[in-house]
Amino acid sequence: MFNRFKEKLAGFKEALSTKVIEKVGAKLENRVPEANEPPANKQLAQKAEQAQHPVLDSPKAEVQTAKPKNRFSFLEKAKSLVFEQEVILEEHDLEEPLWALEMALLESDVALPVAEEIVKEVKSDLVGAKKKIGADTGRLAEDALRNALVNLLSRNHLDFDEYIAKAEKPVKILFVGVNGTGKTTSIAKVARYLMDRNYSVVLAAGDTFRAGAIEQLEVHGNNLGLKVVKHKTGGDPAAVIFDAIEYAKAHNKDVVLADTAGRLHTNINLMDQMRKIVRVTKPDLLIFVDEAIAGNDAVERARLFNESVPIGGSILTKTDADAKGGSAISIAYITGKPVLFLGVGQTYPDLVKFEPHWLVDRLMGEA
Ligand SMILES: Nc1nc2c(ncn2[C@@H]2O[C@H](COP(=O)(O)OP(=O)(O)O)[C@@H](O)[C@H]2O)c(=O)[nH]1
Ligand SMILES: [Mg+2]
Repeated sequence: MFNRFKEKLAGFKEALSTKVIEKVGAKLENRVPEANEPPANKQLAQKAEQAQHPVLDSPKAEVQTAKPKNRFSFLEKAKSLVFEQEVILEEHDLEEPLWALEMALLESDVALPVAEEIVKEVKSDLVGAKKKIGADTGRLAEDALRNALVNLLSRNHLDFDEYIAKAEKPVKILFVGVNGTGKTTSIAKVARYLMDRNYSVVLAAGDTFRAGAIEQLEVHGNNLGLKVVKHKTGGDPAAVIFDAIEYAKAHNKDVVLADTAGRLHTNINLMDQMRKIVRVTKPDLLIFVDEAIAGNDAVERARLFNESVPIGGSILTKTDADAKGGSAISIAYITGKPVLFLGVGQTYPDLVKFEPHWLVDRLMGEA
């Protein structure tokens, strides 16, 4: 998952590693020797020798190389000595690595303002602080980026389970988004998710626009054993959803999941209709659904939907397809609302509750 994101990050890690190795190497070379220490450059060479031949750990071991022969061999030696060293990175050291990071983020579908924010955080984490270098210089880059991403994704985190548990019943949830992104499928998945947690669910066939949409939701209703409240195709979606809410109240159901027709953010009439649905049915939670593979298009749609109606959270579908991963980060940032779930396939259990660490682990290639 997200292999392309990992590939793109390699440039950032490499650029930072090279800088760190250069800096530590320079530090070792220029350090003022303490009493009883061989001169710093000799020490560097000696340590490098020892690293290569650890058995020859004799104080009499002859130090041959006073000065590294060339930059390459110097770097190679410094590389073996950076472990357990400390380094303070300055702003100019980070220009190249941060440029590589920004490019990697942009190429992974992270929107520009979000990429800039991440770069800013990574920079403030790295600049000026004394950093201890472990066995792997790439870790420094990873840790800084991991912290920045987790912070960004945790800002508006909402625990869906907690939210449902505390909300007044029936909880009314409306799903909106453009066509074909997975709204109806996600409704069925969320229904199953809630049923697994012992909530009773009613489905509202609010997509009265597209031929076959009501039947599609009914198939899911039948599979899951759920009541589907419907009107005829061409009917008023607000009225169907309103009826479903009345049904839920009369039958003590916990949650109403309401489908709506896909609409383009550019279609004024359909966006007006969506506002009307929201006005009439007063949902507790409006979920914007889009697909991770749509990249920056999905981010732009999220922004425009959110300007039109108050989005409470998002579901990003098709992350199992060749998604770059950046759109999840961007949508959370742009809407200022959490990503609630990720769709990871076409069957009911293919829904992962969004957890910042879960995504970041996968983006960084550690899971
Ligand atoms: N691979 C994959 N396909 C999905 C996912 N979610 C939905 N789909 C597929 O996307 C297509 C459109 O889904 P649908 O729910 O009808 O979209 P809607 O028009 O927004 O209601 C269907 O073929 C779904 O099976 C997902 O997470 N992964
Ligand atoms: Mg649909």
